[in-house]
Amino acid sequence: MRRVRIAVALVTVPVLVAGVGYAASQTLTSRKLTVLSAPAPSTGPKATALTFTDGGGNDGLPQRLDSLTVMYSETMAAPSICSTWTSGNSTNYTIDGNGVVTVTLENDTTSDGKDRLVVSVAGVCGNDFNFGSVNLADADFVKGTGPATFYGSSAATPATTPSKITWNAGNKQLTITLGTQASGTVDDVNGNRVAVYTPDPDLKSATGTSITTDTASSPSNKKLF
Ligand SMILES: [Ca+2]
Ligand SMILES: [Ca+2]
Ligand SMILES: [Ca+2]
Repeated sequence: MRRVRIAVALVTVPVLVAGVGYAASQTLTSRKLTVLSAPAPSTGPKATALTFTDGGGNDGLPQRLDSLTVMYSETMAAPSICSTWTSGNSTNYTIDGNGVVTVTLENDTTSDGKDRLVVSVAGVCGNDFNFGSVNLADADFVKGTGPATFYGSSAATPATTPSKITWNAGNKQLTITLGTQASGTVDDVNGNRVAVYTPDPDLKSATGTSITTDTASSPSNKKLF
């Protein structure tokens, strides 16, 4: 194994507080970091982009018709996303049946206490949709105690909107569109946030290579939802 040493030099930063009549001096402690092995560059398909689109009309507030799209670096094996997508890896697929797709915004469940988006399905894909999760980089999209869920059915009274999954094989893009909010309390996070997508480890390229653990981040100059 290659051994890499990074030494951070001792830095003394004198701080003069003007107008107060005294000078303070601050010393940053010296640190020596030892990295046992440099990480090998990851190979295989990876997530390359995450973008949010406000389709509901209030940018920053999770709503019906808001969507997010993730993009991958390679043509993916469609059955690794959904086991019943068996019509070929160049085929586009859509799941938008009544009550089939649920988009859940979990409340404060990431390791850093932020809200997290996950996607689940019922009655298709062997009930296992291999998306992954998105750290929403803020704890205020979901308020209260429980999660917020988005799903619907055109057969309900009154009719609601099902959440939807679309896979564009040529563009290597998976889009999740929120249906009607069915439970929970959401709020308008009125600022730009960098969300981070972690792909499901079950995802594979069309050539059978498992996806890397690389994450994809949303643009820093945009609100989510
Ligand atoms: Ca919105
Ligand atoms: Ca899985
Ligand atoms: Ca929260």
